[in-house]
Amino acid sequence: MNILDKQNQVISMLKESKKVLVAFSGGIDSTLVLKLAVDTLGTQNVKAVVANSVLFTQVEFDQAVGLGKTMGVEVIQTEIDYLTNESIKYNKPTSWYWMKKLFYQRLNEIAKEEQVDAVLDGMIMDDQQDFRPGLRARDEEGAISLLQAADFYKSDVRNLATQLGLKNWNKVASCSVSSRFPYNTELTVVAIERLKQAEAFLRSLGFATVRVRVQDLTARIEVPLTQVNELIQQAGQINAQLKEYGYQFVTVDLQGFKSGRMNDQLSNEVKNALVD
Ligand code: NMN
Repeated sequence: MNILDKQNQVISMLKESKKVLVAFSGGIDSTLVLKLAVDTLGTQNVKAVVANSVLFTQVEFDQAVGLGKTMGVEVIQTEIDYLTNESIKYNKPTSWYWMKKLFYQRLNEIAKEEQVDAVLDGMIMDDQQDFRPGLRARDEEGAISLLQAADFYKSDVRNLATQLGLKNWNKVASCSVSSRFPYNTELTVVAIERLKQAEAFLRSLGFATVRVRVQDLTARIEVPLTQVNELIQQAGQINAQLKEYGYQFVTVDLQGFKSGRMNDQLSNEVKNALVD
């Protein structure tokens, strides 16, 4: 299927609904879903929901709200207190399932209040290739991933987004900051805030893709291998600043950034289990 066929497939699926809610993060995938929904159904029939929580950064939230508004739709802002869920608070391997469960449940509550026909999200084919327990929660809660249904891969999303003139989406893929902590350790607000400060500082130095993986008070910095030298050149400044935030040891991961690194400690059996 070429990109035009894929686009047409999404449009014909959209036409089955009159009014939709889009789970909107400000990233390229959900921005494309929002754009196609607006172009097909009109701004008055599309609402974007942006969720805020301690597990994501305020900057991302604000960017998503701003971008949603510039696309002409009503943006519904909602706060989710993920840490009240024990699996999430103790960073169990099932926490990804529970985060998405709470997220889609909240979307369904809003969908009911707003009397929409469908809840749409921005999942794409690439999301199926990773450890993504959240997909099961999506299916249970009945949210629809139009891009996945129409066989969109990241390259398709980028092509179509360019063709449609989408520019302002948040270019760096992000996810819950719980991915920085080892499984089966408690996520405290203090540790989360320290981590966010450290990553924000590193981003301010130009490391757009960065993870500070945390082990107690040791920070292990992951940047793409091509940027490791650049990072080390600024070792003194980075070491001092991260210690200021409260880390005792500041280290560089010589393997470079690898998404999903914390999953290396999980067996397939644990990955496939839904209860801890
Ligand atoms: O790029 P990092 O920080 O390593 O995080 C990516 C990892 O986070 C993924 O490999 C996955 O294990 C996890 N994740 C899970 C979901 C989900 O199941 N809904 C979503 C986003 C990230």
